[in-house]
Amino acid sequence: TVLASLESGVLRLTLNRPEKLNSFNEEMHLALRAQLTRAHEEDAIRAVLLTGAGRGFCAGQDLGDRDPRKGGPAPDLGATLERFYNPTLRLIRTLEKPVICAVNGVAAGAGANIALACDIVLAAKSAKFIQAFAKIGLIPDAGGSWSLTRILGEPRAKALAMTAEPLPAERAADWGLIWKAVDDADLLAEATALATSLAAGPTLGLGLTKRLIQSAAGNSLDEQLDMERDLQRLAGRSADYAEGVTAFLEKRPARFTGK
Ligand code: LHQ
Repeated sequence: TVLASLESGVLRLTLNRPEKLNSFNEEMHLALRAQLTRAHEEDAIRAVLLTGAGRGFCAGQDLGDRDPRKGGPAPDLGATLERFYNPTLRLIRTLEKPVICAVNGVAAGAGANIALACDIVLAAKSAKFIQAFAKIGLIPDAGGSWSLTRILGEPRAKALAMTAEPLPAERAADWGLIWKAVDDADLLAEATALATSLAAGPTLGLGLTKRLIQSAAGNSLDEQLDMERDLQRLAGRSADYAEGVTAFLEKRPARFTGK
């Protein structure tokens, strides 16, 4: 349910249930989690690229998994979030390596919000982001209430979440919700080139940059200045910093190792 390949330091993960628009069942959750855990553990992985197989990126939870017409007690969706979605969200946000998302088609419900948790999001121009929850009586989850509000502010976050109106990729880019909307035919090549170039970059520093920027909204300026001081101290001791300055002085491209 998740295709994985490692090339030039980039772990490419492809959600692969195309006949269900890559909606999440338990198996796909566990497969994605195993790959993200591997990305945390393996030094050879220096960036992650997440995308979807077929015409969609991910339609959120597989709604066929629980059919209310069959009766039985109401499900505990909080437990589903705690067991399946929240660990994945945390793995993406705490991975101190760039996570690129190539949104190849519709991203709905938790599928949209997993994309928005990634560090750099590219989307095909034909892709749409849909906070589909309101259509079935649910609330935005998988971090969506947090990311939408922080990125867009309350007015747009509330309207997207309450109307479930599809947000086309180009407007998402105009609003600053994602990095770029690109022609459909170019998406995978462009996202792969970006991920490959980041994976060949000073990934220790990039990981610290991710931690720093993710902390900013919850910190005061003083706290953030202290954190910049501490993390710059670490970055300044890295082999990549020495190599970067040496390469600059020698007027040649740097050869970073992520150390
Ligand atoms: C699907 C799905 C799907 C199953 C398309 N499930 N089959 C967390 C905690 C626990 C539980 C609840 O949820 C959550 C978080 C959530 O993510 S809640 C939100 C769940 N997602 C949705 O409500 C989106 C449902 N899907 C749609 O609204 C549409 O499929 C979209 C707008 C995504 C795409 O529309 P179309 O391009 O017109 O495609 P389609 O609807 O024809 O879908 C293609 C096939 O994929 C179709 O199957 P079929 O056998 O008829 O060809 C769909 O049934 C299936 N599919 N989404 N979530």
